[in-house]
Amino acid sequence: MQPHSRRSFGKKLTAAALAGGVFSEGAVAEPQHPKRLTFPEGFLWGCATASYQIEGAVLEDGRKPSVWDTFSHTPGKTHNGETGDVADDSYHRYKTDIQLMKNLGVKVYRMSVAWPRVFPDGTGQANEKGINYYERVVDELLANGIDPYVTMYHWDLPQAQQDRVGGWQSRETSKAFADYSGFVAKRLSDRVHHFFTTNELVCMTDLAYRWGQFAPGLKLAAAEANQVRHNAILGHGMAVQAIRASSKPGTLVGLAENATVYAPVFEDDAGIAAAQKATRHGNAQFLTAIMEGKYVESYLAQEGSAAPKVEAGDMKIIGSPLDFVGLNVYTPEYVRPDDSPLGFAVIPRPKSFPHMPSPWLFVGPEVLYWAVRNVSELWKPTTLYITENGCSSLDVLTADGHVYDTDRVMYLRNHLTHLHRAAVEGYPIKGYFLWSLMDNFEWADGYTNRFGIHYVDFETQKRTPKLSAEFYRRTIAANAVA
Ligand code: GBH
Repeated sequence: MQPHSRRSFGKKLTAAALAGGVFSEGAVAEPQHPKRLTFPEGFLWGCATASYQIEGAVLEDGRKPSVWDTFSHTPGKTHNGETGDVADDSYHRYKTDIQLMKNLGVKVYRMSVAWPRVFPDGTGQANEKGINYYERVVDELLANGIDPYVTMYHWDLPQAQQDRVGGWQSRETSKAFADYSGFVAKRLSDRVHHFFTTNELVCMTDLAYRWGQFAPGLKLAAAEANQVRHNAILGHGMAVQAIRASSKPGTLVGLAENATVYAPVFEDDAGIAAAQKATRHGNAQFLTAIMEGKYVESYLAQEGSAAPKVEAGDMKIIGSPLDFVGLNVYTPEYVRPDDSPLGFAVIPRPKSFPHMPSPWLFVGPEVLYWAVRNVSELWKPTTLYITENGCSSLDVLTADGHVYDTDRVMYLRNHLTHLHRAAVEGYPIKGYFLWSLMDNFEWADGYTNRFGIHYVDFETQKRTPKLSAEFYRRTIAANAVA
């Protein structure tokens, strides 16, 4: 019998009483916890967003449609026909959004530039008003002590580019992407020191051109889809070179890639080796090709006559050295060693494996450790960032005006615990960008799956910090898992 626990059980905390302490404003003295999981000094804590998911203002200041405008306005393509027409209206409210970050204490912000604002027709004449918007955002970030990390392509391809040459079906788009990226780097690199080329190659290629779930919603055959993949990594490599050629010295460039992460089901030497083999083969069409400047044999053999057609010089461009690798990390595959030619087997996921409300978002927090370790050991990048990690939750704004997302706090705490392991083991992980700063347009899921640590009322555009925002604020203040 524990009288103590009985007493606290009997006294029911009201949400309001809880909120008083939990959401208190201003500086909170951080208690010293000798056993806390402390990150290396200077570890960079940040948040991430993407242009089409937050900006709205789709017709403003000379912007023309992207493939996502067209797709989301096509009946049946997104949940309830929802679109990014307004989204978080961040185009007009970016100053408010930057204050949200300042209150968290984040040092870095990963944002993307909308290609159709800067080159509304994909190529040709740049739109001054479009690039000016990003100059204003960057200046406001810097004035608030937040370092912008800029993604060139988070899926909003100008519709004109899709119409003219078939988008990523053509190498013309790889070239156009490099020109656009060079232009943005030229204009921003006096203030922005880190650029990412592409976000999530599998989403901008396979999901968009092979499986039809994402804009432009095509269902091409294997050979054509593999050519889309090739054009995308070629576009990445060309953009790396264009950014370097047109930016200030000291500008650093990489990509933000959701490589498939393989975790050994048992952590012994054979299991770890199997995870590395799986990482190399399972990402052959994207990250492996980029890190090695070649397509591994197992990929070419697997694709056979559908393998991509490669022109002289392509692989060298694709393998352009990077200053850092960004990893968007959500969910693991579990592997074990076996006697097959590839040397590993992916273990099928049991039906009961837990997931967040997004049905694909299986919870395996060690994914962060293995993402960092596998990539580090295979390719020895000098710097890694987690460019996205976070989760959806069925958030409810309570009558007292708060969101008690303890499931997201649980998710974050466990993932950061495994990231901490990678950091203290000496892998070159330098920063973490939480997805996402605030609820936003979740692509084909529309506004159903909320990923923010700030709740957004999409009617009023009011932002409310969730419990997870307070968790993150404390984590950042302590530089330790809170
Ligand atoms: C990231 O994608 C994106 O970069 C970001 O824009 C997005 O908001 C965030 O994650 C949260 O989703 O419908 O079963 O085929 C994460 C990787 C790949 C996850 C595509 C969803 C579709 C699953 N995404 N996937 S399914």
